[in-house]
Amino acid sequence: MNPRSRRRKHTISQLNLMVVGFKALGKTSFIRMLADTLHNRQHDKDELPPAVFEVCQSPEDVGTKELYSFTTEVEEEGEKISLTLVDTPGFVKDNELRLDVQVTEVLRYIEAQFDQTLAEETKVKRNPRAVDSQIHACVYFIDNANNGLSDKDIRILKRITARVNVLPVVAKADLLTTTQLAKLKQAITNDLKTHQIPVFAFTAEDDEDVESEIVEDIEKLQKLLPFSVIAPEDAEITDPSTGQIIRGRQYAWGVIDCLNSKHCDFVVLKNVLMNTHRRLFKAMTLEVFYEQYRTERLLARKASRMISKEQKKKLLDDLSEI
Ligand SMILES: Nc1nc2c(ncn2[C@@H]2O[C@H](COP(=O)(O)OP(=O)(O)O)[C@@H](O)[C@H]2O)c(=O)[nH]1
Ligand SMILES: [Mg+2]
Repeated sequence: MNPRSRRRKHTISQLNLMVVGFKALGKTSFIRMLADTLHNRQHDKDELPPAVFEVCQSPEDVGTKELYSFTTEVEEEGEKISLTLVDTPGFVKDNELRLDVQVTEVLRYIEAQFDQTLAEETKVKRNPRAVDSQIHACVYFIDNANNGLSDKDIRILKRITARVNVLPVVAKADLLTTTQLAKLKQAITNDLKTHQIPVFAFTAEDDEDVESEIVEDIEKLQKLLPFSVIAPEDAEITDPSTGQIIRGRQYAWGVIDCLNSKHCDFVVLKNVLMNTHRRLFKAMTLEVFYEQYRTERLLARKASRMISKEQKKKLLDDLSEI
């Protein structure tokens, strides 16, 4: 056994993922599919938080009512991972003010995790077992009914990309034809570029944290972006060609297999999150997003101290004039 695999066996790595987007795009369904596929079985209702089973059933339905998270231990390529999945309430479309508040709530949650690291860092005696609760990646769901990013998507993405690695995905890709999906992916890519939105970029340069064989796959990944996802329906679906039960969706004209990479990019996305880019997401969260937040907080503290000094001086000056 080489030293690396020995180290891997004994350490548990923490990974925290979040889903964000407008309501009824399949975020909660995605969380459930991820948990189910990682454990290779369908979870019963008493194994996961009840909210994971409360999917949005109609446009009037609120679906996920409040942000919740749960942690589950998984093993990927011989490595134990303590995975925390964070589900968020869907954004509303028809109330700009409420939408801004909802985005702020998501950002507050992400920043609260940074605050925990900050508090731990300033302790004289640090807890060696402190859990890393920072959000390492955020999957952002894009409505496939739009012709690219909506103005609201752009506003939301500009705010959240300042705090977290964001992976935009096309939601409910089963509702598009191959041509429509390709067009939408291109339109989203163009919009991201035009509006200079710094979503997570798959580049071959940072090969320090990405294993070498993966670098070759980067181009393939780039061509797929933004990934498309399809979540299964609750009903038991049988693949007509194999007779096996699959995670899928049944249509009059055929069956979709959510784990078939010809049908959608879920398996690729899962592999990126759980394996190939996991370490890079974590490193970037700590070195880029946390560092940025920490600097802002320290500057803000300094500024408030300076203001109070100035205010104090002004008060004394005013007093001496009386
Ligand atoms: N056609 C289709 N429907 C989906 C997909 N994922 C979820 N749904 C359905 O869309 C509705 C909303 O899903 P939900 O996961 O609650 O969305 P959320 O509000 O974003 O969490 C539910 O009725 C799901 O069954 C998908 O990939 N394709
Ligand atoms: Mg939901």
